[in-house]
Amino acid sequence: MRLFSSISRQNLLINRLNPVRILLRRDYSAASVAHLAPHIQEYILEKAALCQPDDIYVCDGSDAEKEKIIQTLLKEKLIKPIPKLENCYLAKTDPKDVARVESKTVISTENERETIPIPAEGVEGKLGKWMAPGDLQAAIQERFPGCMKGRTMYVIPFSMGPIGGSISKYGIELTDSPYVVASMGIMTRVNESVLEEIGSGEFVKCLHSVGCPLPLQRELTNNWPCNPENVLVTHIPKDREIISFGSGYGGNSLLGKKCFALRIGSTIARDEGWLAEHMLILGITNPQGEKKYIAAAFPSACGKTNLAMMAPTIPGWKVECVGDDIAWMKFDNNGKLRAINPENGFFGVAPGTSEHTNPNAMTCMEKNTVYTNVAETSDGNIWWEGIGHDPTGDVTDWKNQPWTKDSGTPAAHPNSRFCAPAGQCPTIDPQWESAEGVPIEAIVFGGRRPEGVPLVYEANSWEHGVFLGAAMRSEATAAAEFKGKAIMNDPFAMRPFFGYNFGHYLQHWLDVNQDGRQMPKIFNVNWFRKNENGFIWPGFGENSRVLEWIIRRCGGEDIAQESIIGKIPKNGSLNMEGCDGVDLDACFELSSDFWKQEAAEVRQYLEEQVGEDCPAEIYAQCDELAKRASQ
Ligand code: GTP
Ligand code: SPV
Ligand code: MN
Repeated sequence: MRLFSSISRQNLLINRLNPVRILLRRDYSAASVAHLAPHIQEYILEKAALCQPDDIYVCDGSDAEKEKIIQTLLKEKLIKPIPKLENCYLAKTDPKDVARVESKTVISTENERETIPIPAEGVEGKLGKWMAPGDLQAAIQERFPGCMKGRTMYVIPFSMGPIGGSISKYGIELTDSPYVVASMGIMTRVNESVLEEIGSGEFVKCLHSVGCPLPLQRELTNNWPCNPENVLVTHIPKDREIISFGSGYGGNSLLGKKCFALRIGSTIARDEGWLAEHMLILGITNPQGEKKYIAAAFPSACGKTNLAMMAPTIPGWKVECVGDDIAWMKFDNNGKLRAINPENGFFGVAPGTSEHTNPNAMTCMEKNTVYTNVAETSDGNIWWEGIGHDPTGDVTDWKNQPWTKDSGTPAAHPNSRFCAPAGQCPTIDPQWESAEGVPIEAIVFGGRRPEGVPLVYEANSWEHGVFLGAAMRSEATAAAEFKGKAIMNDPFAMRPFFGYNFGHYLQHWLDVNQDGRQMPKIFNVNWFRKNENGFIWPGFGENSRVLEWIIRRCGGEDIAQESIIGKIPKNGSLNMEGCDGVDLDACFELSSDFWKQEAAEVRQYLEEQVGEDCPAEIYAQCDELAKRASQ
């Protein structure tokens, strides 16, 4: 441990940063950071010297503090109460700050190759953005000096995973956004005890600023401070550090989520031999009372929350939710893969969520929830497209405009979200906070594939399963800045979230397959196949039929048959009792032409994007698929 003397530290700061001396002196006592471990103090003071907030406030995570933050947000008109819902609030953002900004999200390492594969000549790399350390320092210096002037810097000590758990990790987020404090208080375990748990040990350093010092230099829209022209979300894996500027929204600002749990998380997982993945975790119990857990990776806004909380339609089966977005998975000493949900809440897509599609989510968000960018009704409630009923009064849309069905624009932003405590989910799994994690039997990949991809199939081997993850593609969604419905490659649903070179990530996935380990079976699902009338599979609760088949396969039942793409259900093996009118043939139709083309496109993608960093085994799997489809 590095020894720290407050006097020499202050002298250092005074010498380097003369103009903020007074401020720092005042903060030093006012913020009571003096009781913190030296390396924590050092981190906070260094960033305070840079950002020059008016004061520093160390969060303790208490209910009283939560109330205080809500009062601050109400006073600043950043949120308003939703009268019909207990302790629920609505925030509306600047329309320029509504989703993750992938084009402004970078990872900084000495060596570019560590972060991204080098694309083929003339091809734009799509597997992450790298920034040279020198450029990063310059970008920080352009943005951060004085960026918190007139504001409070909140110090948020948080745990990803249960405090004290063997798979859990700690972080400290410094932010000038009380909205972020309120949201992090739901999404992570914020507690002053985390500071003691960190002791003299490691924590992930997270710095966030909305980039709007006071007095304001630009007019705010909806009172939502942000700096859209200068957004930058950066990661420095070697220092386990995240620095984010200019956006207050979602994954750009709730730094425990994608920045820590996935980008920094995946680099830690690589170094320590485990997996940090964009996956839901659910438990499923059959009518005999036998329970198994599965993890599933779907790209953003492709159905993780829905599946995680699903209400099964098949009698006697029960599904319980461990997590809806992120899984940290480690093999235990018995060779079993165990997963935790490092989060403490759900940041779920609102539109499309209804009593029909996700009744458990609807109950979960009845109280203690922060809604962002949904519409409001004149009778004191909220509303969005696909909520399952007409609005119960006049509607004001997410941009604060009067709205009717003829307005021609959505009332709620397509990426509007609810932020609700996980413990409120009626189907939360009794083991969801288990420190050692739940045992994983199957891993499922999926995406929005309107054509060609069947409802479910099983990988022939672990290597084939890793290939299925590598070959994932999906229609673009509103969760990031993309427009339109193009089919995009989104390997492992991690394309925006890889913390290091995707080729090396693939090798890591191949390497975790070791003697003595019980490797989960791997499956691919597609709820989104369409014909001219729309989706051909009813989805939602009916997806339990597919889960049943998966679980029975994990139990070794002889209900699968070979096909060109892997193992598909034997005729009649998918339980369709009580579900009439589904054209199952269409759900499972396999076209060799489609799959020949798919194999060729995936091969081209891997060659152009990953090149020689892609393990030979993955190319071999792609060739095998092409060969099977050509026979
Ligand atoms: P992120 O939080 O962005 O990572 O997204 P997610 O993967 O959790 O997505 P979510 O469960 O919120 O799903 C978003 C959209 O998918 C909603 O519009 C849902 O209605 C739709 N959806 C989910 N499951 C199904 C399904 O089985 N069938 C169909 N047709 N749509 C579905
Ligand atoms: C996603 O985009 O996958 C999300 C939302 O879960 S955000 O937290 O903004 O990343
Ligand atoms: Mn997500």
